[in-house]
Amino acid sequence: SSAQIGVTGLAVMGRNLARNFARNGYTVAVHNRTAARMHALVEEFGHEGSFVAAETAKEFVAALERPRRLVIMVKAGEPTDAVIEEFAPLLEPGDMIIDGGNAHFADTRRRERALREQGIHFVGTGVSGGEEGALNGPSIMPGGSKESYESLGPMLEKISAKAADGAPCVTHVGPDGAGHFVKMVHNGIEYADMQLIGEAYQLLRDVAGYEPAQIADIFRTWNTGRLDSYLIEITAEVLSHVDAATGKPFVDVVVDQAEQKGTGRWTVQIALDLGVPVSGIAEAVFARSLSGHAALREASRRLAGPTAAPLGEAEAAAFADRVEQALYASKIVSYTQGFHEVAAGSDEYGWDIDLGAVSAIWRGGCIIRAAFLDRIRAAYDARADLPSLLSDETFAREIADAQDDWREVLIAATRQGVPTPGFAAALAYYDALRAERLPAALTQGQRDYFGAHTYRRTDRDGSFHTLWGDDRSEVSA
Ligand code: NBP
Repeated sequence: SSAQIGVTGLAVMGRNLARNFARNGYTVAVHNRTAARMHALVEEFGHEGSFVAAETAKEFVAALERPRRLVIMVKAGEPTDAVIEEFAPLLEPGDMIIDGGNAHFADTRRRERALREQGIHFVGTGVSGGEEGALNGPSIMPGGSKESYESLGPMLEKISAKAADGAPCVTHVGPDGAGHFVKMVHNGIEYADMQLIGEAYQLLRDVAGYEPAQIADIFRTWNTGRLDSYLIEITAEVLSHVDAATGKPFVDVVVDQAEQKGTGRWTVQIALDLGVPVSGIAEAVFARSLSGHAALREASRRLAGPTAAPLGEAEAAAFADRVEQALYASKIVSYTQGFHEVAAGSDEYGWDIDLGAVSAIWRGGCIIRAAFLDRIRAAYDARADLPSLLSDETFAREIADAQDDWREVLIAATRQGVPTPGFAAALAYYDALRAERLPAALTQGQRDYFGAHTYRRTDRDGSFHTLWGDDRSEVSA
């Protein structure tokens, strides 16, 4: 028993995570249901560090020093339960099972509870950064007990990404499902970011008349400013890529139907349950869904559109600057909504999540890494109970500066018939929060009229009902 950590499940993610631990000087026990994958790893990468090859579950467990630290990196869902069932009986109190897959946080809560009875620490852990991140440093979002983090934290800090200031991109997010919850919202924000970037691209193309290669240059320029981020950087790469077979822009030969694996959808489903308005993330999920309805789109191609002419060349550059403002303002709103959901989940489940720490560990390694996250962290560090990112003075001022352009972009999009559900949802959210009065008062009146659902008054405490079918006098409810 010489291995400080073990990894079972050696597909792309598990294999790279195991190599990352080994490259950082840890002895790593490796195991996979199909042993061939494990042997292939040791053969190909054994020289990178110290691996212990384990053919069976028993050998794997026996190879680990105590308390055992066992990372599961298998397909989320039933495979995760199957692996837990296989290993849990072989473990002892104090041992740790770290699930690095994309589990639903409710599954993580269930597993944590069951294993806690056995004295085993179950550490549901979000891992972001894809294959490359797993190997060279992911952003890591572990949940589970404080005690488990004392043992695991230093190892995770070693293999994690480092932010520009050198800080490791890992923190103990909170108990049981907190880590997987935060990973879920991370992915929801990722969906929203990608949708907003997609809308910016389409506006630059269809309204301003730029070609993909020119748009790539615009994104490259944006990436040197406040939008500096991994997603903007790779957008420029994808847009400048030319298809070898046809010589056309790559983006023009790819089928325009977006797929998804489910974490964005979960973010919206849970937000609905928690009553958190994540309208931008929801629009991003719906936009992917709409794109995939090929028959519906085909049947709708001849629907009438506007007749407005695109912009002339002279106006294009100014319009591109406006799109940058709209994109930035909408991005602030997406993150505002995402952090609201994290705060609501934290309240609901008693996780006590530090939002500043979450934004700090998203600064490196993960898909939504961005210079911008440093400023979100600063906002939460200045005031941990910030009701919303929009109530931070800096962000509020930036949106104030951007809003005229933001509105102009949406006017142009509407006039030209370019769908911009992300930009529009973000602006509607902003305007709704700003509003002195909302038509919710009318909604309450309607509900009271047809269903005697009662309403509250602006001038007195209590609940009231109007006798609509009678003399319309008001009674206390
Ligand atoms: P996959 O999600 O493709 O899973 C393949 C692994 O699961 C193989 O090791 C396979 O073993 C094992 N497995 C399966 Br399937 N059923 C099993 C069972 N019943 N018992 C034991 N093992 C079983 O691998 P991945 O793409 O490396 O992702 C691993 C996890 O990391 C997933 O939960 C994923 O959502 C998450 N994740 C992925 C990314 C990414 O960018 N790909 C990023 C972040 C998180 P076998 O070799 O014997 O078939």
